[in-house]
Amino acid sequence: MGSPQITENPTIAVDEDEENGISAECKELIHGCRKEKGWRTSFLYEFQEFWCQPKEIDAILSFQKHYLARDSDVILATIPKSGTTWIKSLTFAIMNRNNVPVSDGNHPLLASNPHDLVHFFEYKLYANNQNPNLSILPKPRIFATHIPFGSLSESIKSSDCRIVYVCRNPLDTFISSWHYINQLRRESRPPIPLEEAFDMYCKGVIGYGPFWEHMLGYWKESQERPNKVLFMKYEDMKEDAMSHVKMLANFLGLPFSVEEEKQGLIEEIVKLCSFKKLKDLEVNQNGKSIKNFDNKHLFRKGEVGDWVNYLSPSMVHQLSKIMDEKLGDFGLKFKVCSTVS
Ligand code: PAP
Repeated sequence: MGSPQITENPTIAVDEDEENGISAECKELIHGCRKEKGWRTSFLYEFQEFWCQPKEIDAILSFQKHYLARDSDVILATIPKSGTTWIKSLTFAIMNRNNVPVSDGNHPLLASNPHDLVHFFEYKLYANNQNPNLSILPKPRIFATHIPFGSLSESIKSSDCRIVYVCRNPLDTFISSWHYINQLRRESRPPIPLEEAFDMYCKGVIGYGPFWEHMLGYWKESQERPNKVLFMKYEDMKEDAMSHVKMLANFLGLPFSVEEEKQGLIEEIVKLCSFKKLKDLEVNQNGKSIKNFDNKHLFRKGEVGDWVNYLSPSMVHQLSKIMDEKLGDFGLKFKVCSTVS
């Protein structure tokens, strides 16, 4: 659980000057990229076939050059607002259960936001032109990323390290993203109207999007190499968290013993990492983590199907059609249902 000396990315206020501080290489690169109006920053750039902000591109370039995967590494991958905070907490609790008992009143998850326990390559480790010495971290190391599969460093693809991918119904991911971005924009610019954000989302223009390409990259890999990539869905995890925690532990090579199961350890992990438990913690009510953003915005509703409260029937039709056209042929489907009352 040691941590190399790394500084945080600057706060949102700096976004006014989005290219400030990025490397000459990145500046030159983005000037040759297609750009579109961004959600949080003025522009998103099409870099390696996905949409990204300049500072993220700079960090990804550094990550691609420097990160060397170890066979024992675990990488948690998501497109934003798909369950990153949740999968970070679950994986951390599972992998550290022999160092820190889940029932320990001083468990790190009770005092730290999951993003401060499992770091992103692009927002923390390689942000701000950093090249941290990750070899000092104890094995097994856990990292996180929003980078699409195709742009992961070669050592991730060729080593035996494991990748856990969580995706979420795009109807909910869109609503979650729209709320989150508008919370962050409050300090610097007016909110994006729902309709405008929806058009951008349907065109694929969202950080790390198009969402369909992001999902398919990991989906195809999980089909070809199920021991390399575990593909999970937020909705399935909500429906049956216990069996997903068990599946996750098996995939990570750390299955629960009969004794652990008898003691109710799986249930304890599910409870420790539950939306309600994490949301109510002081650190998540009043603390700040990734990029100095308020943790409280990471815990909004945590439900399946909140889109019914926001999207018109024609929007649901339009996005469902895109999901069907882009993902259906590959067997990747989401139930269009809502459990929100
Ligand atoms: P990130 O990409 O910024 O890290 P991420 O954690 O992927 O965000 O997504 C946040 C969503 O996960 C929020 O969904 P909502 O807007 O629909 O409410 C958040 O509430 C939900 N979430 C956070 N923690 C948990 C958890 N422990 N269990 C279930 N859902 C969670």
